[in-house]
Amino acid sequence: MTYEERLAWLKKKHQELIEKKNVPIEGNGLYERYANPVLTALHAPLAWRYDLHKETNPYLMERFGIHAVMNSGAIKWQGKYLLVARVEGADRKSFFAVAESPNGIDNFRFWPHPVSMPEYGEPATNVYDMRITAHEDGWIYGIFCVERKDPAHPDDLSAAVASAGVARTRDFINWERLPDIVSSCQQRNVVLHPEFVDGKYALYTRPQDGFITAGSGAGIGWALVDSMEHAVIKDEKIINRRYYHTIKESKNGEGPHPIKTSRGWLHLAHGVRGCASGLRYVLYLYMTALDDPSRVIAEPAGFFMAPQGEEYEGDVMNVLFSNGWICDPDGKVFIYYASSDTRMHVATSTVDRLVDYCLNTAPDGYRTGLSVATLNKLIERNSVAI
Ligand code: M1P
Repeated sequence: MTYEERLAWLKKKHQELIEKKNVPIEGNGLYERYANPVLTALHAPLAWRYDLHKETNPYLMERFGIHAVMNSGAIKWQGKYLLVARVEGADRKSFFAVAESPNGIDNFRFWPHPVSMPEYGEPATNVYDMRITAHEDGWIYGIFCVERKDPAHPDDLSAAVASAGVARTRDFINWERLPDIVSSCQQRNVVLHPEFVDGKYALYTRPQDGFITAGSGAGIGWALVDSMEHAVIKDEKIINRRYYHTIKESKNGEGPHPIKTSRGWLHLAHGVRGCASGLRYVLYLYMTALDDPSRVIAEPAGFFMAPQGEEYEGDVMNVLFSNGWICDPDGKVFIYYASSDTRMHVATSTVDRLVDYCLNTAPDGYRTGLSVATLNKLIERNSVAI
């Protein structure tokens, strides 16, 4: 192939990928999965990956490797479905980039430039997993993990410290960086609640002893802070606990901010357990009270979504992770989730279905005998119905 032929072929393939129509493939009553991922490394613009000048790149080879597109914040903005994706380069560094779609299920196209996120303090080695909140104060906030080398362990090359970085924007191009959230422990999974609570900003947190392990961190926390311009977590209470022999035995974390429904706040979270093949990440739902978003009122047993098929495979196997969903005014919900730290997918549902699932599915009894009792109750009811 000549340079020109290869360039034409690359452009054609890229266009075809972006414009590929997506269709629902699975309906379990609760949600529909879709046939194609909505964003992958190959969705990255050619101008990001190639030097498109024949004189400096005669073989038309990639000059900047994009390895994965995953854990994306989501928001409906000016009528478009936006994902603020975690894009990971071949060099293992992540950055944020906005992609937009007219319908939320296909035709996602990256904006021409990635986000140039201003630094705060010691420049970050890595940033990832932005949660987006259009807050009632009028700003759109992004809270994300900021990873830096742990200065206390200079000889341990994987020793890192995670903090929650904060930035706000009105257009997703210009970001005002605010100070990282001050906390007595590591925090890399912090989410801003969209409304003031008792006149304060409310944060879902995830206290953890170390960079990877939750340690004594007992689950998803809740903290009220006076300001997002200098957010300091003082009092933190655990609202959604980890439990032995559940899908969230090792770790859990709030996904995107909860959706307000007439029956309560609807939450999407991830749960992690250890097994012989490593850590397994699944998604689960729970609800909290409208008058107190920190009070759990329902939590079905087990996972809501777990990896399936190709979702099992990727850079970090056996992982579903979500930090973005969009609720349309008609109650349709677009759940954006990443599989195996590699690609982004969408599943669709409705507020009514997700709330029905939360309020009418049995909670975990924490032992096998109670699971069998729950199952027998259902079988007995069904024997009358049939
Ligand atoms: O590799 C799986 C996930 O691991 C981390 O999530 P958590 O802090 O909950 O363990 C994050 O690095 C996340 O980005 C990643 O998808």
